[in-house]
Amino acid sequence: MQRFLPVLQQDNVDPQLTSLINTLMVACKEISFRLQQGELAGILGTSQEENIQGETQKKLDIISNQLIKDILLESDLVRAIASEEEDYIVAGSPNGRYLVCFDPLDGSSNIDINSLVGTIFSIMEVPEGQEGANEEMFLQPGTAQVAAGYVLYGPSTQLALTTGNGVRLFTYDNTIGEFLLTQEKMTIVEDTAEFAINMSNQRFWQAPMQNYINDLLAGNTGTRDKNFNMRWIAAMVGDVHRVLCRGGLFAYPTDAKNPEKPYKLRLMYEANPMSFLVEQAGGVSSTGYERIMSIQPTEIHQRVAVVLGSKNEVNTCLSYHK
Ligand code: AFP
Repeated sequence: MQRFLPVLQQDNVDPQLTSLINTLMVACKEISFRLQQGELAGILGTSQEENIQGETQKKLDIISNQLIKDILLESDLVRAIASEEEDYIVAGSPNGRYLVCFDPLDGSSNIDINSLVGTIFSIMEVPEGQEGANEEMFLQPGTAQVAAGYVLYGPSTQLALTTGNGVRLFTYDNTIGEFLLTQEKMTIVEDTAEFAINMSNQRFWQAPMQNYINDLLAGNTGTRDKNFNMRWIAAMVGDVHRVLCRGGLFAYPTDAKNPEKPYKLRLMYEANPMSFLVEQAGGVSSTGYERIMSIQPTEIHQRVAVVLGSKNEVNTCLSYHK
C-alpha cells in the first residue's frame, strides 16, 4: 500500500500544498490518539465555553481546535486560519500562501457516546497581490478551493482527500504513523435508495422538501414506486462518508424551527469542503436552489442549506424546488 506523501507527489500536487496537508495530518493523528484514549484521558464532556455561534463547546472541540491551530500557525505556508471554534480569523505567516478553514471536530455531540466524529478542512490560496491577513481574503466561493477533505475518527481513522483530481481514501496505520492509500478513486453511485435527514424537523421544512420526503416515505405505494431506507449519524462527516462509500442523499434543509437560524451547516467549514469532495466523486451538491460551490460568501461563519449526494437522486430532489 502506498504512503500518503508519494501518492500526492506522483499526482503532481504542488509540493507546498502537499506539505501543508501533511502538516495538518500531524494534528489529526494526535486527535485520533486522544479520541482512542477517550474517558481514560479525562477529555470527554462539556467545557464552560461557548463558541461565537452560541454553541456549547465540548472539551475535545477545544483541544482539537488548539492542536490544529497551533500546528498550522507554525507553518510558513499559512497566511491565516478560520475555524468554526474561533470567533475571528487568526493570522499566521505574513508570507504564507494558503488560507485554511476547518471544523476541528464535527459531530461533537457524538463524542460522549463513543460514536463517529471527524475533522473537516478546506484550503484556498491568498488572492493575488493581497498582503496581511483579513476576513475578506477568505470570502471566496467554494470553486476557489485547492484542496478539501475530512478525517473520520471511526473504528479506523480515514482521510478522504481531493486536490481537484478525484477523491482518494487513505487509512491511518498507527503502527507506522502513516496514512496509506486504500482507495484510489471514490465514486458516488448515481442512483440510491437511501437518504439521511433529521426527520424530527419535518414540520419546520419548506414545502418542496416536505413534498420530496413524503414521496420517499410513501415508497412503493407512492409516485416513486420504490422503497427507501433512512440513516442519520448526527455528524455530517459520517453521513457524507457513507454517501461517498455507497451512495445516498444527505440533506440539512432550511427550517423554521428557530427563525433566527434558518440553516444549520456552515458554508466555509462544512458545506464547501464536502461539496468539493462530492462533486469530485461525481455527485451533486446544492442548497436546493443553487450550486453550493458557486455561493459568494459574505462572512466566515455563514450557514447554508445543503442537499448532496447521488446525482440522480439529488437532481430529483432539486426538481421539487423548481
Ligand atoms: P457540530 O459541528 O456542532 O458537532 O454539529 C454537527 C452538525 O453540524 C453536522 O455535522 C450534523 O449533520 C448536524 O450537526 C446534526 O444536527 P442534528 O442536531 O440536527 O442531528
